[in-house]
Amino acid sequence: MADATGSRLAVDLPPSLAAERRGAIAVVRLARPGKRNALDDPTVLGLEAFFDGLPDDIRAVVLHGEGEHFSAGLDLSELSSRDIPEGISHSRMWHRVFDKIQFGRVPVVTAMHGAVVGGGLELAAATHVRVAERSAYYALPEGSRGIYVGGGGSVRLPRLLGVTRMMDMMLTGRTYGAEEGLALGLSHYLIDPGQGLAKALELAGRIAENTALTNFAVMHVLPRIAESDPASGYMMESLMAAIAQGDQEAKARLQAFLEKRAPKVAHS
Ligand code: 1HE
Repeated sequence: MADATGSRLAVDLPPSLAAERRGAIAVVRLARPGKRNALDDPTVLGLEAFFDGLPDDIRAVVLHGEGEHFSAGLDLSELSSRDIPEGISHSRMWHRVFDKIQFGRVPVVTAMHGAVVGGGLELAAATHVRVAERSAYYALPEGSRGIYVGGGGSVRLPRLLGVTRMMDMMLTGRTYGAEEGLALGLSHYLIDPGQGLAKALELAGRIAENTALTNFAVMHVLPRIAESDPASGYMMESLMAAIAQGDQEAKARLQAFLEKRAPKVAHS
């Protein structure tokens, strides 16, 4: 569950990141609003340190951004001095960090608003549930800057949008607004201005109440099944289903439902 007030998380972060814990939820904020939360190396490596250092009792993470925008993407001021081998290792560094987010220990809910562009969209796409305020808009300005996505966007974004929509965004500079982003799967929730963090915390609170094993299966097994051939996928599903239902916590929860001690599914 989320606590209303935060307390400190014992992890060393750069000034461009701020973190706190609210009960079982860790909240990390991109805190470089003067540069529109552009992602420089210290920030991306700081995200790695944050996820590496999550205390064992944290059960979900919320990611959000300070100021008018979620993130303006890659810090473009870093590019001018980088040669080709350095460019490859920089992109591989982003892959490593974003993989730790996607395939980490706990689910991550992102609250987005304003610009969610370039590497900022790649970062959000590595997280598991995305809430968009109505101000959110999405762009891949790499095309017009003469560069290319490098934070896993070519892999993750076509799975959300489709290859041809990503091509259109990169070739023509097309942007999508928050409502379109919801329809396309760039976000899962659309929410009024200023409400994104509260909604993300509410969702993270629900996630934190799931069993760790179910959250693990959803984060690590489901996407692998989705990438598999159907026969392997069905087999993996059967194995995971059997493992999950064999867990004592699952048995206790099923028993609670049968004894009418657990909430029913409610549609509001
Ligand atoms: C930056 C960056 C940045 C802002 N790197 N410094 N991303 C882009 O191509 C997006 C570039 N940014 C923008 O288009 C705009 O800044 C925004 C639409 C996001 C916001 O506009 P605005 O009017 O609120 O802010 P601003 O006046 O443009 O920027 C404020 C400051 O932030 C300014 O610095 P200042 O010292 O003059 O105050 C900007 O230079 C700075 N700033 N965005 C560095 N991105 C792993 S590969 C991923 C590849 C990509 O991500 S490509 C996409 C890059």
